[in-house]
Amino acid sequence: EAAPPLVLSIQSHVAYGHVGNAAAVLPMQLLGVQPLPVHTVQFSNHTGYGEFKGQVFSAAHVRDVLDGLRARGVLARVDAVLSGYLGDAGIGEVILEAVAELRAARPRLRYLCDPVMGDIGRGIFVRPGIPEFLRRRALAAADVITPNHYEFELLCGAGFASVDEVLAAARGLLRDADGAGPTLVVITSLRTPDLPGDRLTTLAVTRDAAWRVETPLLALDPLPNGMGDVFSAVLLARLLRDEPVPDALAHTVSVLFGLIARTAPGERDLPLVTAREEIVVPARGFAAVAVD
Ligand code: PXL
Repeated sequence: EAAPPLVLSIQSHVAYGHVGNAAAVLPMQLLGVQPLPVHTVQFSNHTGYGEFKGQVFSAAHVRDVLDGLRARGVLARVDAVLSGYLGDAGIGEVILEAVAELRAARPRLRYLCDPVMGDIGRGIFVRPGIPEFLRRRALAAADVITPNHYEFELLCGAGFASVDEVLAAARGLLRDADGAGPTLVVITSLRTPDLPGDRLTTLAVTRDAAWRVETPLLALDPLPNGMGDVFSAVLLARLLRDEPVPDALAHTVSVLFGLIARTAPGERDLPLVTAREEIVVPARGFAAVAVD
């Protein structure tokens, strides 16, 4: 059997619950992808609980771990890089160095940058410097980005009143003639006034086409954290299996719907282990519809 694709997954780790690598690793493994989790922070639990203990790692620490992977000959075999919660903007620079190095050796390398910054309701929950890093530096280097609606507005420096406006802005971010910018932009949790309030829309935009997937809005309050981290991990795993974008998108949205549907009221983390079968075969499948 062919060796599974290798994903260098550089994001946060929590001991309790499922955000960052603690959300991304199991889905990738279940979908036949081998993650190499490198942690940007180690916290007791996600920051949405208000109280947490632990540390943000230094850029030097992350570089050190990557040096060790290089010395093993593992880095050179990486098929994709996945980044999420950065902890510190300096770690972002280390990630971009690694992406440049790996891309020089493997032109087919894919970099999925999930620009984790915040969410509607909670606002920005990352250190100063990180939004600037993502906008000014990471965006140009990424092949795929997966902002939520709030993060997409931060990236673009503008607010959006309709799906058409979001679509136009996403097309504006796509790879230019110099090769800078993503070839796929996916916006999650889209909430523009022209969309029905009882539905949740996810939008995917490439140079040639766009698709949307709609699900009922599951009105959990609070919402569990880590949804975006599972989303980017599942999407990347399916794309690495050479699945067409609309199919990978439809699967990923269906997984998230299934996990949220199985989240008990009041829970602040996804039931990743209990509901693990939703990751492989979601109980309810939603379709991606072409948008023009
Ligand atoms: O899901 C985003 C995320 C990732 N990592 C950590 C977090 C959060 C959101 O709260 O606290 C550590």
